[in-house]
Order: sequence, then C-alpha cells, then structure tokens
Amino acid sequence: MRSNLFTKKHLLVYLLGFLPVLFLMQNCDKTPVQFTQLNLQEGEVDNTSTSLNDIPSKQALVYGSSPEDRQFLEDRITNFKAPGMDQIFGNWRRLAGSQIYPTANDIVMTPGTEYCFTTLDPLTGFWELTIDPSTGNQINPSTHGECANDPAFSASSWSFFKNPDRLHTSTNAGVFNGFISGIPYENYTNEVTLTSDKTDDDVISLIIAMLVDEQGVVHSLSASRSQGGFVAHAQGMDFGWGIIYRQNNEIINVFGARSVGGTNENKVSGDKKGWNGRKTRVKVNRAGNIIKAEASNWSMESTNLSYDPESLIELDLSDNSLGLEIFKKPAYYGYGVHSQSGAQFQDIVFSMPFQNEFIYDLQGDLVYERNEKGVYNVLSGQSAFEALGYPSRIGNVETQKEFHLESFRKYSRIK
Ligand SMILES: [Ca+2]
Repeated sequence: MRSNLFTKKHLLVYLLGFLPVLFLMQNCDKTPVQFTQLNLQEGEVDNTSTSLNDIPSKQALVYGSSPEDRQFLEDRITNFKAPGMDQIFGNWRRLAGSQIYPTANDIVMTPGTEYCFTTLDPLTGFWELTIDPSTGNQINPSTHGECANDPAFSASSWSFFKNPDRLHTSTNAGVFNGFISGIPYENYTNEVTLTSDKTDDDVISLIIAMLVDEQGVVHSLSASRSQGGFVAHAQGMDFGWGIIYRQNNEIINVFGARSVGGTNENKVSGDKKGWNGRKTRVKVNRAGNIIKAEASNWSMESTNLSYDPESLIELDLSDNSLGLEIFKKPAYYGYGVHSQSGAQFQDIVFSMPFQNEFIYDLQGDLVYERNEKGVYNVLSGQSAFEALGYPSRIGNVETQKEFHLESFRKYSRIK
C-alpha cells in the first residue's frame, strides 16, 4: 500500500475543505462555463480504496509541475495542433476485439503464441517469417491463423511510417483492431485517406465513437469501407460503405450500407483484386447526437478523392429505434481495421469546435478553454482542482503523464 493514498481521515479533511466550494457552487449561476463532464460526482467519492489501482481514473489534458510538463503545456497553448500519427502510434490506446491496451507496452503475449511475435520489418511493416512449433513449417505470422486471430498479436502489428506520415498494420486480423483516443469528444470532424497495398478485400474504418459499458463490453461505431470481403458478407455491407455498430468483435448492425464506387471482391466483383493500392477518403462529422459520414470513390491517386454526395449517411443518436443510446455522450474516436492486411491511414485532418476542449494546469490550478480561433485562454475564477473532481487518478494520454490527487488541491505524479 502506498502511504500517500486517501484514507477516511483524509476524506473528512477533504470534505471540510470543500464545503466552501460546495456553497459557492450553489451560487454560481453567473459562472459562464459549466463543467458538465467533469464536475464532482457523488459516485466518484471513494473512501474505501486500499490500492492505487482501485481509484477512479479519468483522462484529461492535465499538466504538472515538472520542466517537461511545463514545456508540454507551453506547446499546447502556443502551438495547438491535432494529434499527429506519430502521437497516435506512440501514445494512444490500442483496441483489439474486447481488449483495450493503455499503450503498446501493456500488450501481453497470449501463452502459446510467442512464436508469432517475430520482428516487424522496419521498411515494410510486416512480421518476419518464423517456424510454427506445432508443424515445423515456416509461416508468415501476418497471415497465419493462430497469430492473426490473437488480439494481442493484432494490437502489436502496427507501424508508423513517414513520407507521408501513416499508420500501417501488417496483419489479416481476426478481430477489429486499431487505435482509440485518450480523450472523449462529442463535437469534431475527422477526415482520413484509407488504403491497403494488399489484394485482400476486407474492412478499414474510422471509429466514430467508442465506449465501454458497465459490463466491460466495448461498443464501437465505425464508418467503414470494404471491397466486399467476409466481414461485409456477414452483415450486408457487400456494397462497400456503411456505418458498423459492434459490441466487442460482433457486428450488431450496419447503417446506411450502399455502393460508393462498387467493390472489387476477390474472385467475385470488379477487377477481383481487393484493395490493391486503391484509396478512398472518409469524412466523419459529429455534432452532439448528429453523426454524418461521407466517402469518396476509389482512386489510385490521393489527389482524386472528392466526396460523393450520394455517400452521405446521417445518424441521430437520439433516435432510440437505432439502438445507439450508449453513444449519447462524449466518446472516444479512432482508427480500426478488420481482416485487412497492409491497411494504412494517412493525411489525417482533425478539427473540433472551440467549446470542446479544456486543459488543466495542476501547478497553477488553472483551467484554459480553447476559443473559436483555436487560442487557449485562462478562465478567470475557475480552478482545475474543482473542475476535475475528486478523488482522481488523472492521465494525459498525449504526454503519457499520470497524476494522483494526494490531498486538498495537491497532485502527485504517479508516472
Ligand atoms: Ca481478410
């Protein structure tokens, strides 16, 4: 047990310290900003934890007092740009079926599959060949069934390449896998070019929203392109474009399925060569409960990827007939692939409206809000401590720093 954990005594001290704040909060009608996501919640008060791992955690753009963190904060304030693919590759959580790994370093090999984990070739992004111990045969882990069906293996199969910056996966994975943001959003626009240089015909997606329910089930909604392969066959996405709702790895529903340039399904349609270097650009816009997704036709050229107006799929999360109620709140976005070796994401353009982002300076107990010009301003009278709630283990997925609320208004760095 760590000595700096909250105890019941600390809780009492804390609550006494918070009484004036609670009083003020009841009289704060003139406060211009409502921290609806981050206000102190009764359910967050935890007076029984004996382990740091039991403390409720949250993700926010928080910055501590180390020189490194001061620089991160300065960079954020003066030079905001959306997370680049190097950040996504290095810092974002990885999703594989029902598994979520906080970072690549947290991926644990499934016993018996160790032989799959050779080395990702730094030039091609594909796993080096190995010997299957059960048969003695040389196999390619990227396509070998036992390897490709293992969530830990597919989550480990990603590379980041430059010129152009892109995410690449080598594996013909049996589970939907990719990257999810550390911070939830409900207002944003994300545009990405999807491609694969392999002739397989399966699914490459922008994850529109991802949340985990109280039972630990991963719910995801993804704008998906395919060349008509097996994932599509199962749920009527044969046309090559639609929004897929999954629970863990199971496809629950497909919305708006239609053709945007047809498909090139192996041995079946088009030139029968799958992706084979074809590109498509996909745009997702989320404005609260309204989701809009568009796609371009296929093209071999990045310069020829204009959105097809007929591709527009619009969903209203407040329409209960869709069964998507779980997403009616800020959710994580990201990038996902199902059974498509060589899939790549490039030319990401992500933007969000000003209402959507706050950053928290734990050293100065300050809250910054991003305005309509993308400039961060300190919110006068707002306290980072109050806005973030109590007690919390708070991580910043962009910097990979994590903090623990040690005592009233005092955070300690965990890592
Ligand atoms: Ca496949």
